Amino acid sequence: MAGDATNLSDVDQDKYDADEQVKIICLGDSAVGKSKLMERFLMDGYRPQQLSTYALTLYKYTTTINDKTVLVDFWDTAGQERFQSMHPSYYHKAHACIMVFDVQRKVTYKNLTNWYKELREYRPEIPCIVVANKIDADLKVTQRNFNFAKKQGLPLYFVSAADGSNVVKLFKDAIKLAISYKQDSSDFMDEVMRELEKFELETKEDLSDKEDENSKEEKSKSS
Ligand SMILES: Nc1nc2c(ncn2[C@@H]2O[C@H](COP(=O)(O)OP(=O)(O)O)[C@@H](O)[C@H]2O)c(=O)[nH]1
Ligand SMILES: [Mg+2]
Repeated sequence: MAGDATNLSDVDQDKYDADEQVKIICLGDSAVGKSKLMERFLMDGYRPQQLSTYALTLYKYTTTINDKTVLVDFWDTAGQERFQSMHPSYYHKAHACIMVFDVQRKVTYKNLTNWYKELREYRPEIPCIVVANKIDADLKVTQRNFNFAKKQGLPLYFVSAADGSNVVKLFKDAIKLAISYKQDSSDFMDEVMRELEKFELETKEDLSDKEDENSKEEKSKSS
């Protein structure tokens, strides 16, 4: 199986600390169309890697944003969602979440509440997009109100993995959100680092002041 041949470095999550790498996870019940959406977006040249040992599939995607090459890892479940819960490592260091339900199965919409709760336990701040999939089956659903998204203050996209409606927009927006989330949080880290450096400089200056005084004293003693 492909999973057994997979390089362990693919699941080394420290790589997401690097500027140019983001991790986007996909959540939602079984058969809502998570994998079909990924495949539709990445249609050309995608190389899904089944990591069976880790119950997930990684889709690698490269894009250019503001002249910078960005590597996106899309994480897709590989069956674990049947248990209505994902392993904590699935959420670890994720920068954005795409949360999918099937407009033809009400229960998948209801279960968003549970998925969202679990997401926020691990990633309280990351951007999340709610996705109503399979609109090709009944276009009228786009007129319906899906209050969950509004209530949580999340964007809602009506898409179809089958005919491609809105799929590219969904994924491009998710990437932008992931990157801006990451930049904001790293800006914060930069600030912390600057503060620490300043603090170090100040304490060093303090020391050298004292040294100066000491040496002055010594000089005055000796004179
Ligand atoms: N009509 C319709 N069927 C879809 C759409 N997306 C997925 N499906 C079907 O829904 C089933 C589950 O899709 P899959 O991507 O495996 O769902 P996952 O378990 O969430 O990854 C498959 O039979 C798909 O062909 C869609 O946009 N429209
Ligand atoms: Mg799937």
